[in-house]
Amino acid sequence: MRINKLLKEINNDGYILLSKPEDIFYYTAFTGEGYILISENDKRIYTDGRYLEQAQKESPDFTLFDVRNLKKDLKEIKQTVYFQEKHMNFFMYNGLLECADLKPSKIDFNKLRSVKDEEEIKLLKQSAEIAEQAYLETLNFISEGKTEQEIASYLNYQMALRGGQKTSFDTICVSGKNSSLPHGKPTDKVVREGEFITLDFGCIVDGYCSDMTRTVAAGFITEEMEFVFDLVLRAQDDAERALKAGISGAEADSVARKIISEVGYGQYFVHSLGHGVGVEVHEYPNLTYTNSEKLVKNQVVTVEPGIYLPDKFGVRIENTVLIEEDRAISFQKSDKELIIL
Ligand SMILES: [Mn+2]
Repeated sequence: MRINKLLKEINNDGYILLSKPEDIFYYTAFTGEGYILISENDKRIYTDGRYLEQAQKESPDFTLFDVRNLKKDLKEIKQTVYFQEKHMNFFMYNGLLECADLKPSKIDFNKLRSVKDEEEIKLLKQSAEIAEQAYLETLNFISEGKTEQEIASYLNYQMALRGGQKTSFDTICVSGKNSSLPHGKPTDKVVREGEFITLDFGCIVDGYCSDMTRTVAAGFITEEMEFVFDLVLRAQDDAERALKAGISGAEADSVARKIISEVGYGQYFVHSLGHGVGVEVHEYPNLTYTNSEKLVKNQVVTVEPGIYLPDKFGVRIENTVLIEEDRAISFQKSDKELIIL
């Protein structure tokens, strides 16, 4: 059981207080608001009336408590309470400090979630497939004269129709000059011929996120656009092919970065190659030059190089892949080649 692994991190000595929603979901399946207080023989959910019935259904192995009694109950616990130091605000911390022997847990929660089990992989595939089908449908909708907002809304609607319970993050749809903003917001700018349109999107299915990016063009492209697109595609393809258990985040990043830097575009690849995906859309491990830790089987990561030429255009292509012993398998099956609409 996941909780037993977690309690091992404190040698089963004391309590762990979970306050981060994604970790609460991961360890208890509870999707409402509240706190989790657990020790070897005591498993509690602190929540309020809005979530009581839901908590009973989602987390039958836990005992439910009124969140208003959290401080009072902590006073009665005579053991150390390890809290999530990266997810406790100052106000809450001060309030709890007087009630308990409070210590930062020092547990790397993100790392504990990074290797996925079969059920998680199934859900990650499902959410990737829903987002991808929605994207393919959206390709029929994109045309000259549509605004970025219209295209983003259409894509969101198509994901929802297919079972996406919400988006993994605010859908990015940027076109023309706006596409040089890696995380630009969709605006009321209309798409014109000769422009790139970058779509970066994903949805959540039963708690699990998807994340993919495609860059398409309207009407025609210039030679420079074609050159940059082909460069990003080659970097993405080669990096995806290089991924497998045993290579480090830094090595993965350098495969793509080398290809882009060799022809002088290194300075325009302004972010890392990728990140883990799970109950959070950005989680451990990062594929970046500072991460020398090796990838392991059943981690799920994105591969998303990009080139952004300020005031001109940008290109990003992203798949999310499952790390296996000797390869990586992409959850996305659709073409990465340039599509001109
Ligand atoms: Mn991403």
